[in-house]
Amino acid sequence: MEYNKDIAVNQVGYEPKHSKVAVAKDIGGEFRVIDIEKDEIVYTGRADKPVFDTTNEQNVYKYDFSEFETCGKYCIENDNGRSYPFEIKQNVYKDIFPAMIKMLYFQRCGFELEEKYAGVYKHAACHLQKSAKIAPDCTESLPDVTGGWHDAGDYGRYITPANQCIHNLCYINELYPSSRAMNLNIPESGNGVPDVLNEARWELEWMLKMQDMNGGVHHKLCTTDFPDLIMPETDKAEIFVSPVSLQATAGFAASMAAASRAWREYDRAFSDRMFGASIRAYDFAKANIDVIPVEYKEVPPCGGGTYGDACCYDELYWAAAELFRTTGDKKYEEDFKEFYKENFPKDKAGAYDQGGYGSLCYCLCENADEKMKAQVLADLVEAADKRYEVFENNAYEVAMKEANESQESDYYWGSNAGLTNALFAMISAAKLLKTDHYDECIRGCASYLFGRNIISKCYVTGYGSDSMMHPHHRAAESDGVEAPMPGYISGGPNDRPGQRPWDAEGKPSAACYIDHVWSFTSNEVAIYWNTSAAFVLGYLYEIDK
Ligand code: 9MR
Ligand code: 9MR
Ligand code: ZN
Repeated sequence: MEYNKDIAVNQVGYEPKHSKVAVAKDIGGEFRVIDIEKDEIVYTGRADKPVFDTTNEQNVYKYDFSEFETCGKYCIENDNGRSYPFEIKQNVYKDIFPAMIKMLYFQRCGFELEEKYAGVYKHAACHLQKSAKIAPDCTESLPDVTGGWHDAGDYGRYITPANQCIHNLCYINELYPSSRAMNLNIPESGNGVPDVLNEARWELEWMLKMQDMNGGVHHKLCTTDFPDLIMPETDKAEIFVSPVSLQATAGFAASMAAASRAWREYDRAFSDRMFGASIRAYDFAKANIDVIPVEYKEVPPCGGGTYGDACCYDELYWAAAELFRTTGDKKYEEDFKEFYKENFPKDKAGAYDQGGYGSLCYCLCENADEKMKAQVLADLVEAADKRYEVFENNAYEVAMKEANESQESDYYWGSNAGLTNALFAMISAAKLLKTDHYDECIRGCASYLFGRNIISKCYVTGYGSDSMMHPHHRAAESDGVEAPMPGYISGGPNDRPGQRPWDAEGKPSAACYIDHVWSFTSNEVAIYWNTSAAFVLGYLYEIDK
């Protein structure tokens, strides 16, 4: 069957009672919804007015079949052919949301992935080197650095993206109660703790090992060079520890405090351990803000990705909020107010900009100063509304901006995560204001990720008809299994000169993507991109359950 890729659909599916739109590049006029099991036309619609898609500078037609609400398996047909199939069903992300969290299990380091949990993706325990020398002198070592998750397609383990992951998982657990019943089929499943927290613990135990006695937290663990495309257990190069960084330490203080609260009802001793670690990290970061250079720079022989960040006030702001929420102690609220005065975005989410996490947390504090809370909430809502406007003006109904004289495009390295991170303010606003005002935008962005985009690509492995098959992921490439592990989201289109894929010359931003193992600038996968997307899908999972 030849599909007409010019009719872009959400290949995972649509909710029966919500907006259903396909975007067609070629022609307007009549379109038909076909029941593919019966091969019957079940709905006929028309799209006579083209919409100008400013990102890709083309006319498109929106095929709106929202009023068709019957569950089943369909495709869209126009005179040029049929789109990829999709379903209309209740709780359309019921399988993909847990799969995107299970991805973290596949990233586990220092742990054998057994067949009963990993299926064909089983492999031996990797990176068992116990202690690691601290760069640059290499005269001192950390005694035990095993565990955690591989960051991405590489085998580095980095604290700053880990802090984001822990945030995402703790707040998934808190804000989406139905996630607590999910069984991810991981070794800990069924132990009475939600699997989202069970999986988080694999990382948390490792993060705790990255902290010095004085409270400082080492930035990362890496070999000197990126390994070849080999299985993790084959990678035997020496691993080094980077020095302590401010951004890792301050973000650690925040994520540990959040995890300590999440774990409190399940394991008091573990929760206390994380609380202590959080306080020590916080005190260290505050005391050293003028001592340690803010931005982490590469320190050989520790190689890998840098994850440098020019501002650490957002991490401190987030940490102060988490500690205020955890302890109720007003001294953290005073700090929070002081950090608020610094110049950084109060709405952003990600591995670098973490102010949004502090803002949401503060708004959830029961004993917070009402005036301050109103101001912080207003910051989140303002960002949410601005993003919502982008969605309303985008022909593919995705909240991503194109480049113009005053801005660069949103199609940069990791653009899919840029999108899901941008939805953080919206989800926060929706939760805090208890409104469904933003829901259609959140659904629209999910549809973009699952195929309603200019290249009809589903960016998540294992779902949809035309999903990523060749992520830049060392294990996926070298495990001898054709299909990559399921539930991984691609970095996504990247239009930046010098980074965009080699075949991107002359292509519109949203098409600067290639599903090729060597296109690490457009097709790598990463733990914090996955958890960011899971935070978004969890929102839909919760409201559609
Ligand atoms: O393979 C590496 C990938 O996992 C990283 O995310 C990426 C960015 O740091 O770098 C890739 O490694 C390439 C390096 O940046 C440039 N030389 C070729 C490397 C491929 O192994
Ligand atoms: O997402 C990061 C991107 O913004 C940087 O330009 C790039 C090169 O330093 O690194 C990306 O992050 C990678 C990290 O360095 C190593 N692990 C995989 C990350 C995703 O590609
Ligand atoms: Zn490993």
